Amino acid sequence: MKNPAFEKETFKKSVKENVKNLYRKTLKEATQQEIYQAVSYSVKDVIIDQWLATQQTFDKTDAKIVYYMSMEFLMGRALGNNLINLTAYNEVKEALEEIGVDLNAIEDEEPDPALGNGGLGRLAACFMESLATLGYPAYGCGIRYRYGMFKQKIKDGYQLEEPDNWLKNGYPFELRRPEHTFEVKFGGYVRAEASGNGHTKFIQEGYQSVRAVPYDMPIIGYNNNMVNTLMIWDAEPIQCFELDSFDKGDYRKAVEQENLARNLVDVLYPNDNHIAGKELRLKQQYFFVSASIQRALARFKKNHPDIHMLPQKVAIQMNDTHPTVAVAELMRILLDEEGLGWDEAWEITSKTCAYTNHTIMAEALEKWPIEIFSRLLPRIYQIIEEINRRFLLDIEAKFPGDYHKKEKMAIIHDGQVKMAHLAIAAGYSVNGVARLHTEILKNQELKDFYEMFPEKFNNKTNGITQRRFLYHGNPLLSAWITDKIGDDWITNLSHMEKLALFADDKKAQQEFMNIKYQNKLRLAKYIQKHNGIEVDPRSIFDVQVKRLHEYKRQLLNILHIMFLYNMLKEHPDMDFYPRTFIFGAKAAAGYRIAKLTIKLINSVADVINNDKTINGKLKVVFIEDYKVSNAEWIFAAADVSEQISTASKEASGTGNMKFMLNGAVTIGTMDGANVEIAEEVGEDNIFIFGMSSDEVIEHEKRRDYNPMEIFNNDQDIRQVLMQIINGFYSQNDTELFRDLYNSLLNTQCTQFADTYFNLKDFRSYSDAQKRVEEAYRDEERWAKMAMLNVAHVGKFSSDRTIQEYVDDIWHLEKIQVEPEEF
Ligand code: GPU
Repeated sequence: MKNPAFEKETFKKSVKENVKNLYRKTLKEATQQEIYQAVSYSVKDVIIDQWLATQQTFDKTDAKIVYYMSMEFLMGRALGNNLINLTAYNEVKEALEEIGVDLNAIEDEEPDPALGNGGLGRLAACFMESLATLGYPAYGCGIRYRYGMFKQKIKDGYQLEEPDNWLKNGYPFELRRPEHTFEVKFGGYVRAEASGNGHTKFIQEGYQSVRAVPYDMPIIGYNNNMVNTLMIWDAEPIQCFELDSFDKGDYRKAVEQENLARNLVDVLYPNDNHIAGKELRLKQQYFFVSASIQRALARFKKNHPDIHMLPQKVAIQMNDTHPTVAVAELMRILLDEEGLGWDEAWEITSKTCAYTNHTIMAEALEKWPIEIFSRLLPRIYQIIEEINRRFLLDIEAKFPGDYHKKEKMAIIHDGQVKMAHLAIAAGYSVNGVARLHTEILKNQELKDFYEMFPEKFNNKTNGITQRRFLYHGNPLLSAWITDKIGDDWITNLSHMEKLALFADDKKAQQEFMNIKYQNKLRLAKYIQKHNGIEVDPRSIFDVQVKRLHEYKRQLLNILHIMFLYNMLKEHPDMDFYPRTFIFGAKAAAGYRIAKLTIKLINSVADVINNDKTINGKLKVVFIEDYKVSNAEWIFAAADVSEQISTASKEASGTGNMKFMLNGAVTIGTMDGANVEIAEEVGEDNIFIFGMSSDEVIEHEKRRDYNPMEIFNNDQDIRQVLMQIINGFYSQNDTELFRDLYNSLLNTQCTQFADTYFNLKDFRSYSDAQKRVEEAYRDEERWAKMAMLNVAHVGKFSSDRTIQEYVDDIWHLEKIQVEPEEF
């Protein structure tokens, strides 16, 4: 049934009215931005009714709700996807055309809400969308950063960071909900007070506090009237007169509180897979966790008198360790505000909270100095001390006399609070994000914990939403697929299997490759416009887009490009299929080596792209400001998907799945979800190279890897490395890239040389790239491979992932929302 609000005449009228009311302008006078706002408000009108209906259905059915706690939600633009999920995209596009408005141009006016860094935040966004589409009651809980992920500018080949003021024009899809304001307290001290019944009451005094005010954003399910909520919290100052009675009249403190509120949610920390350990970050964590739990409990208590029922009605999922203070905050409320005893409170908490691990990399494991922790969160710290004390007794009971175990597993040790240990001890579920990653957790990183709690460990291989990354991002391919196999794939991606029937069909192959070509043209125009580089859409588009990190090995990619260039120069007549290497990546603002890698990529691009002697056979492009909105175009245009992390380091990867969904073929290591992609597509339809994770881990244990041996014995590698430090790519500045060279070879560096085995995997990578070229030359073979990648992508829908979370961890029931007008 179509929503009458999207009937063309009605919708056009609504847009015109909005332009008038918001800006006192006619449509002709309005700017594109103003029209975008007006269109969005028209869409929001429709959403509001479904949103209300969904909330009423929650209450009526008394369904269990999952609260997905995450420091990051990398949502990307909402307008287009909202229209798609409301099944009104085409109608609205046509209606707008009739009044001279181009929907695509309007969509382009929306800032990307970039409240996340990379994979972890984008996963949270896909999960929210799948939860709504599958009909499961859910809240996302996060922070309304005033500045999201920085905008990246490239100047002289260097990355510059510019603030992302995404709220500058107002964001039409958010709703301020001041009636759900809560207080969050920091600092001060804890006073113990004997209460009548023999319990001790603990009271926090002398604290500073802020008001947490939520903004709700609608999360629209596909074609099912369901609208879930993302609550993101803003911080506002508590009025002076609301100062804790203890501090009444303390002016300095009032000012401090105001500053606290002002700074708290200012900016997203731009680190991916790395912790900076800053006090403000811990404040942010406790701030949104405390506010979210207070709101969740308020909702629960509205219709449940018995707090012991909490685990039947609420699940709290912690997206990595960032929200792990949740377990202590829930304990605090149950103990200090609900008046429960420790064992009861623990029973409830440990049946409500669950934890997802997204990395094994040491520098990403959160550990907070007890000095900061106890000063900022005195009561929470006290509770964690008690959790730790009891946990150590449990370890002693399970492994009597094993002193070493206690040291390794303690939650508080060596002056630090280890958040992963807390999450595992207090949660009822610990999951990894791809099969290989979960096995590494169980057998290596978290072995001791797995031995103690085998029943808690489980795997949930990541997934992505096809509604954004195919339906919205690649309209040509979507329409073609629907034409071939029907549109069931939109909500059931395993239906893609039917495409396999067409894999050998010449006509289908041609149509498929023609669509790829159109998408390459679209990206080529984008690159021409934004980078001023001309690329040949008939060349192989070989793409690596993701955060810049040493373990993801953009360096291996660019070293190999340097090697190809050397070969081309030496043998100008060699058989070489034209290739365009495309990069997109943000580096954390303080990550020196990562930023230098960006500079190297751009310097190599400069030299190669301007060398007339190679006839444009090789091009290198660094796309500025890689983000969700341009990602959709990039995936659609890719032939080759670079997934080349050092095996064991990439927990899952999700970009790999988005490429596959759009018919790009993977060149990759047996790492993360690549392993499962290889399993699904079969070895003929993927290019695997490099060491296995077992081999990597073995070398790390034995510390027997010496890249200098490779350097000395492989003349091609030696030549490439010399070019880093002989000024070849740096206008004779021999020192510019010295640190990159050192990171690969110099054992005097703080780390071991070539920590991520770039040189070790180089030959096998370049061999795999030869196989890619060979396969691409055979047009039919390539078309078949690419199509089979799409055909076998079914497993990697976030709908499948979410269903597994529901079945194994959350135990939610689907609800059905009936359309209603209010
Ligand atoms: N991931 Br921890 C991030 O994007 N940021 C982080 O801080 C941490 C993990 C990623 C993993 O690197 C990636 O392999 C995974 O696919 C993604 O989380 C989602 O699970």
